Amino acid sequence: MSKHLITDCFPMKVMCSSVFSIPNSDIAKFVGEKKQIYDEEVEVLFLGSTNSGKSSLINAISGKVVAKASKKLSKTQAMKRYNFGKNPESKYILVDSPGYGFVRAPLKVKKMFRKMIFRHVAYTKTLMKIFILINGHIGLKPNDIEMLDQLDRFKRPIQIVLTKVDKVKSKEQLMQILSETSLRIQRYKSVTPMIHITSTKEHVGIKQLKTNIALTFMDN
Ligand SMILES: Nc1nc2c(ncn2[C@@H]2O[C@H](COP(=O)(O)OP(=O)(O)O)[C@@H](O)[C@H]2O)c(=O)[nH]1
Ligand SMILES: [Mg+2]
Repeated sequence: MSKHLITDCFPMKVMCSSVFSIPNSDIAKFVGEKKQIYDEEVEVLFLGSTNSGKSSLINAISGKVVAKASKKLSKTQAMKRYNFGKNPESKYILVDSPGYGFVRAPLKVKKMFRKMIFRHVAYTKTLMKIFILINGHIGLKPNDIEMLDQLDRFKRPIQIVLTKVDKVKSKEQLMQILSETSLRIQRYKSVTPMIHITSTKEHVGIKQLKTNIALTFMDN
């Protein structure tokens, strides 16, 4: 299982002037300068606020414990790569990321995580899709919207995954969260209208997500 950290691969000189808002001119610069780092490999990236279930979902997709899931905040402190599928030499990679809505972290740490994420999205030419994980029993929060505002400008395909749906109290509540989420993502060109629903606890939607990822890789 490959677990290389890739955060150090990017040139330090190109950074966001402010991590919370990237000027459009910088986006163009980023996209123009993006580099092919792993020629053969293709990847999908899992983003979401801390505790949204990124590591648990990667484990469920892999069928084994590869990513550290935790009740405590922010166990994942770097972009971490895991193979998709059983082949340890697989060129299909799942990337786990630090949470972006890490409320209790010092501002310095929050900024560092965001820079890491934006640089990764900007430079990884082989990034095929970004899955944004949202707590299914809560729905989109301001930090998710802020992140979507920023990411939409990178023009990478994005898909929303509502996680932990076993925590949703009723079908009606799930329908309400789904329709609110649908409405709010309409304005983003990069975000597909299709929303995934998952629960790693009750094994809901995992097969479908695996198929989605496999199709994403096959399409590219
Ligand atoms: N009930 C429930 N809890 C979950 C689910 N997925 C993850 N969790 C829990 O949510 C917490 C955060 O999960 P983790 O995968 O570490 O989130 P991350 O910080 O986004 O990587 C852990 O306590 C997990 O056990 C789920 O589908 N249902
Ligand atoms: Mg994690």
